[in-house]
Amino acid sequence: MQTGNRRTIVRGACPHDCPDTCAMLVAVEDGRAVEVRGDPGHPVTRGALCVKVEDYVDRVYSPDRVLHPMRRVGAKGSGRFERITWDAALDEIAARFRTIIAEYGPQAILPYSYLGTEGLVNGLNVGDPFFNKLGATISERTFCASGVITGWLMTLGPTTGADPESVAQSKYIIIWACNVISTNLHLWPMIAEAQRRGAKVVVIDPLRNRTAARADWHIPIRPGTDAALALALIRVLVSEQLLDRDYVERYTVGFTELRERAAEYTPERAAAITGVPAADIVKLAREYASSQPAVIRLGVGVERHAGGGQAVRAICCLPALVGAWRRPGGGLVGMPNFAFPIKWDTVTRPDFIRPGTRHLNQFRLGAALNGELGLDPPIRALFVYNCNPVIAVPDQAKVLAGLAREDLFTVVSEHFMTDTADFADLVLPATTQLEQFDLMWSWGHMHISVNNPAIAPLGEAISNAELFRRLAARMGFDDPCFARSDEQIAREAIDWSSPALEGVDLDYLKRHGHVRLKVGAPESFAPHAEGNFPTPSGKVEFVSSMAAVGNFVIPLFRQGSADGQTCEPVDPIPTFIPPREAPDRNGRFRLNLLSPKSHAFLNSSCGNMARQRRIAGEPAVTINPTDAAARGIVESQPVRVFNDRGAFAATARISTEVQPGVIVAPMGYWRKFSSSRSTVSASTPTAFADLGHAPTFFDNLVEVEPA
Ligand SMILES: Nc1nc2c(c(=O)[nH]1)N[C@H]1C(S)=C(S)[C@@H](COP(=O)(O)OP(=O)(O)OC[C@H]3O[C@@H](n4cnc5c(=O)[nH]c(N)nc54)[C@H](O)[C@@H]3O)O[C@H]1N2
Ligand SMILES: Nc1nc2c(c(=O)[nH]1)N[C@H]1C(S)=C(S)[C@@H](COP(=O)(O)OP(=O)(O)OC[C@H]3O[C@@H](n4cnc5c(=O)[nH]c(N)nc54)[C@H](O)[C@@H]3O)O[C@H]1N2
Ligand code: SF4
Ligand SMILES: [Mo]
Repeated sequence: MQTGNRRTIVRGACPHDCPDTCAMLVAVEDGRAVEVRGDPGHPVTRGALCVKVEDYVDRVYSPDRVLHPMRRVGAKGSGRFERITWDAALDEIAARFRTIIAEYGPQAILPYSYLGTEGLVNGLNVGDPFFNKLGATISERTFCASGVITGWLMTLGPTTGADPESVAQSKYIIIWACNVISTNLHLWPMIAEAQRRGAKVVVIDPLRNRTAARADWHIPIRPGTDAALALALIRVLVSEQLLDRDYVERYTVGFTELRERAAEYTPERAAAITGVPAADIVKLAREYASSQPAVIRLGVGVERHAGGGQAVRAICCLPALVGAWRRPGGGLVGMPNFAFPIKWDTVTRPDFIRPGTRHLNQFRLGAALNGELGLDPPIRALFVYNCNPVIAVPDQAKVLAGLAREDLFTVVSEHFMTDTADFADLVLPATTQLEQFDLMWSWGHMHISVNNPAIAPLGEAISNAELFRRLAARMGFDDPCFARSDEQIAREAIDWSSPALEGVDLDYLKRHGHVRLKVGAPESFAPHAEGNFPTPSGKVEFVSSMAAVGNFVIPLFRQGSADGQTCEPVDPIPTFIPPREAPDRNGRFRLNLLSPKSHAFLNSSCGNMARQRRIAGEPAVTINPTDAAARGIVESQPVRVFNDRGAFAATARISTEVQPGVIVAPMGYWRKFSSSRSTVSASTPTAFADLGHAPTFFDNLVEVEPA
């Protein structure tokens, strides 16, 4: 796009791990990006970016960017490095990998990545073909939504659910464990539009977050008890004959079993478990059933507890019971990603995996590096890209102890010297979104977008795709897959013959930036008006047939064969599993710590940027006045939050936004800026939830004391 002599506008897309995948317009003058704006022509972005990204240009040109390969000169963790050439860096990686492979075998190498960027070219899986070919240990990546996806698949199958853009037509909106205004900002105008048209907005969340403050009804619930609430709602729907009997009969299986299970949860019993008054449970069930189309936006907060997966299952049963799926704007919003015709196997190349290659879940990093898992061979090399495990992974103290090992060879590809990069032997400079090409899918809407590079790479930064091209060449891998250009990767990653992309090809996307998948208009999008659920039975499975295989992790998060999948038995009927770390009046740790997303950071990204740090403020812990008084804590007092796993420093924020027994400290702050040299992840557990090896970050008991 050309506007005026010096100014060019380049069509891009936000790279972050955020449902909104905003379309960006990047203004470039004389080869320098001067501004990013949201594309007003994108029906979801509508011209606005968020507080994390509207100054992305400052991130790109930050004086703190890593712009050259660097080798460690100080002690591990000291952050002291010297500049080296790319050739020296690649030679060193290849030589160290070869030595480790000769001595221990390739499984002593652990690749470690997540969604620093979400693109199909440079994202989560870009290194998989390389590491699969190498024979490295396979990372099981269940950081996020693995429990939600598994519960959803077991109940509804791989369906997109309701179209987020049809939410404006909803009459009743339940936001269940999602802080939309911070984490899915561009859904809010659609919810607000429905609200203006008379829809009621209900938020079910232990925290009166920014979103709850704008809702019509906030229902504070005890953490980890959502399954009990959902089952009690089902009981009321049955006992008060609020069901859409016809829908249940035609399009569901297992109603009798579900009804029997739900019968155990009287509103009174559920009230005792959840803290939600019985009368409110009855009222919620009545309103939900009688205000169609009703929609539920399910966030990740539910999954992060011992019984999170079954809670997701129970919630996924609700729309069918009241026939919410019959109309556009009804059902569940949560998985638009299933609409994208992505050929994941071309991205990850599971065919390169040698039979019997082991898997290691990423939450086990600390234990693995400290020799606690009895791994043979042990982990001798760690290769990190698109990820900041020191901040994102539980059991931080153990992760740090492992990273400090002198005999561990650690490579980190990054934009900035993160808390993880400080521990690297080699740091490699990565390009930002303005310097690279990518193709973006979304987990928050059904528009596919392209990111055209706006400027040349700064310094010696290279994209992740280029990094793995260079590494493959160094290791002598001659499969044509390793020589693919970025555009070739993008072309092969998508099934362009899919009806969802009729008339669209990569060149069209490069010119137009984005396009809505051809799935029908939001005004008429009701994929389950007449059932058609992509489950084995073709119906909503109240009794899940997939439960027969036991607990499993989907291939996107766990590539390769089913070897070593734990596959513990799973109850086929939704059930309530109590929190693992339930508060006990006499226990040593009596407060349930939630560590949700920060408004101004994107996970830990932006946690080093001056503007976002100013907006976020110092690390704080929100505590109810009763709990504060019982501990002699006053407003703004420095406190120590701790349990047996670890401790971190914060400032007390005393507020009734949280109920007694619950405290909140958002994640994303950097360790190096903290007085305790630790963050919330020092306290979180590594234990899995019941389904999909999801995390239990929020099933976490701590204590707080004045510092
Ligand atoms: N600003 C911002 N936006 C982001 C991100 C970010 O870091 N910052 N990260 C992105 C990513 S990776 C993700 S996964 C999404 C996540 O976005 P969300 O799904 O919104 O996830 P969270 O903010 O972690 O938690 C949402 C809510 O769950 C609540 N919660 C915790 N436990 C429970 C419970 O047991 N029951 C109920 N009902 N509620 C509970 C918390 O109090 C919180 O308000 O956000 C994305 N968007
Ligand atoms: N306590 C607690 N822990 C959590 C969560 C929580 O709610 N509470 N949330 C969990 C969730 S939902 C998620 S998704 C994870 C997120 O965990 P991570 O995916 O590790 O997220 P970030 O902290 O943003 O780290 C991504 C890093 O990738 C880098 N990066 C960005 N783009 C590129 C690129 O193109 N190339 C390279 N090489 N690097 C790049 C960024 O600079 C950043 O440092 O954290 C999980 N951990
Ligand atoms: S982080 Fe999310 S809301 Fe912000 S610009 Fe990127 S996609 Fe949009
Ligand atoms: Mo996430």
